Amino acid sequence: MKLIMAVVQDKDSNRLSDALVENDFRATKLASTGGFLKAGNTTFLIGTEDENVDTLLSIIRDNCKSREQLVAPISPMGGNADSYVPYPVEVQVGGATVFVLPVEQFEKF
Ligand code: 2BA
Repeated sequence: MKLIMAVVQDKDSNRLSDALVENDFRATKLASTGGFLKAGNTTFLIGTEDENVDTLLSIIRDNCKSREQLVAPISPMGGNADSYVPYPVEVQVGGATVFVLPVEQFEKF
């Protein structure tokens, strides 16, 4: 068994949830925050058998889009102004960041 942790953009989370239910995957959604953009995103925890992992990855791939996002400049506030960028910078936020972890034991009580 594997635990798939997928960090996706909030805009894709409902679509992905619906696709998971349609395809009979069980998932838990956590509200999360990206460390870099400090913006909300959604982390899915999905437990599934090894033979379903490829199907699951293609569902995630098909339902999560990569987008450009602007990072607002952060004022140095008395810090070092040398690295201060006074204009928004565009970063590419991935469709999904996915970790596939082995599950040692799975119980439901
Ligand atoms: P954030 O940390 O807010 O990052 C958003 C996007 O900003 C990243 O997109 C990447 O394009 C850019 N970025 C992140 N750190 C950067 C840095 N130090 N310098 C320059 N650009 C940087 P993604 O790579 O697609 O990541 C989307 C979200 O997935 C991340 O949001 C974070 O919540 C999660 N994530 C990505 N890699 C991770 C990892 N190795 N471990 C845990 N979470 C991760």
